[in-house]
Amino acid sequence: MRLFSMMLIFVSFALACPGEEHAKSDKVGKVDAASVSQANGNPIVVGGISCSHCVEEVKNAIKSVEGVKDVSYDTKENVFYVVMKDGYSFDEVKIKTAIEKAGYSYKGLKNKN
Ligand SMILES: [Cu+2]
Repeated sequence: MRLFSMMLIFVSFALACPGEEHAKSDKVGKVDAASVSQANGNPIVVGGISCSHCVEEVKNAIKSVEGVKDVSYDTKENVFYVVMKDGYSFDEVKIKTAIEKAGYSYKGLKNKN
């Protein structure tokens, strides 16, 4: 009987493990990230931009990538914001390749802090 109650305690611990809570918070995190990138776009830094002509070339290169809905450029921050169409996720490798093909260098995602 003692063994049985100990097993019950063990099982209830197993059921209350943080796994479920983790899964929940993970879901919330994903939703948040998606809504943020939907609203603002993925901020990327590109090297070799020296004039508005460069900006247009990089914009067109990024727009040629499948799933890209819109690209905007922040002159002050020197950052491109890539907005994806619904159902598409931001593909860093494809974006990088397109930028490099256009003759510019991809410096990576900018951390929003
Ligand atoms: Cu230029």
